[in-house]
Amino acid sequence: MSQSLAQTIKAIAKEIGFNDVKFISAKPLLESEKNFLAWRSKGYAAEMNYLLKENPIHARPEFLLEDAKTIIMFSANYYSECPTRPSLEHGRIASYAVGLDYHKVLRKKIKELIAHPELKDVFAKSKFFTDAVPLLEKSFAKKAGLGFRGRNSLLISRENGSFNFIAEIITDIEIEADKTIDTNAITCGNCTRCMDICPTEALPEEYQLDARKCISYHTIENRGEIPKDLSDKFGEWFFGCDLCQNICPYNKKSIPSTFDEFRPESGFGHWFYLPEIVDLEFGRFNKISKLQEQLEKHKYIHQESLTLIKKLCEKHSDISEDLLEQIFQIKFARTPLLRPKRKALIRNAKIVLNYKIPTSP
Ligand code: B12
Ligand code: SF4
Ligand code: SF4
Repeated sequence: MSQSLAQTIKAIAKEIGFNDVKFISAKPLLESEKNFLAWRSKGYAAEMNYLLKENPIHARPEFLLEDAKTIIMFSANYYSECPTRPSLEHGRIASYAVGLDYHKVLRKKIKELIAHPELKDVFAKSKFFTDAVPLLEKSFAKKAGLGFRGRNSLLISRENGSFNFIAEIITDIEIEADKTIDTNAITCGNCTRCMDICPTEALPEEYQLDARKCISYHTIENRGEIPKDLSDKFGEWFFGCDLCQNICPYNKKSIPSTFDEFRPESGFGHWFYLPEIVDLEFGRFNKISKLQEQLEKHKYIHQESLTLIKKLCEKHSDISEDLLEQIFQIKFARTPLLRPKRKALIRNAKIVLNYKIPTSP
């Protein structure tokens, strides 16, 4: 396909708000596949079933789209500055989650791109994704030239650091791959700050993360119990963790996101008042009127959610797990905080409330 199609796609993507776009051939990345298999054979994937399937297809886009020829890799900046901790009863939310859920937001943005009049019918046979897909996104993004891989295992852009989401369109159209700078030539140098700061030693080897020890894994993906020797080290992190990014010198260049949806005002922001989630624990209130009274005092709730919750409470005479679950769904709707589910979020809040330590970087 012509170079001008690539330029059109890039121009539209920039208009929509993506900070970078690159094209890469959809050929399998066999070296990355080898590394991935070696990584998980060490147990580093913890219990993330989607990474543990037999015969993984993560390095082989043709399994996601037959006749895949090109992958268009997008990068979307989500950075916003974190204010100081309002009180010791506030838990910290990782930057990627302070606004709305990026899966939904970025899908919408890519749909917008695909539907653009100048690209009409171009992507008739294409698939687009962000995160929720068995694809080694960081490896494809690196190969495409969106950045280099840091020792914290993340994709880092030389221009604006690592606070960027990755999204992609896999298409059957042939588009010439970008002539990119050699991302192998840009490295972390002698720096090991991310590995040194990680409080749980979840970066035991450079470029590789041991999810069994990672705060992000435990506060988002693990629904069960967290070993106390680990949770003792979580500090203020209630949902996700950014320590190995905040310390990275490349992130000094971070600039605020162009997407309103990723700004703190669109979601719960950087700090969550933890008693508000503990209120949704079963057995905490014995009467529905008491629960309702308490919910009305919540500061971190959108007005329309409160109206819906009030209506819901009026229909119930008793507090049940099912009712609390529905309230949880309404209160956290459209934000990433829904993912771990109510009980795991309450667990996280209790961990942070028990360990009142000063703010980290
Ligand atoms: C599973 C997952 C997690 C897990 C595991 C993370 C991990 N590093 O693997 C957990 C829950 C811990 C997690 C946490 C986070 N995640 Co996450 N996660 C994913 C997901 C769904 C899959 C990643 C994956 O395949 N991991 C498996 C490992 C093997 O893959 P890999 O890291 O690419 O591994 C390579 C290296 O280990 C390397 N390797 C192995 N051995 C060797 C040896 C040498 C010498 C070398 C050079 C390399 C090497 O080869 C492997 C294959 O290429 C991706 C989305 C996707 N589909 O890709 C998002 C994704 C990686 N996450 C993302 C984000 C934002 C986060 C958090 C920042 C959220 C937070 N603040 O809490 C943290 C960051 C923690 C960190 N330091 O990585 C973004 C990262 C964007 C970026 N700029 O890189 C992604 C890409 C989602 C997206 N679409 O934007 N995540
Ligand atoms: S996200 Fe936090 S716990 Fe996980 S590797 Fe980075 S610093 Fe360590
Ligand atoms: S903190 Fe240092 S070692 Fe870690 S990713 Fe950034 S530059 Fe690389």
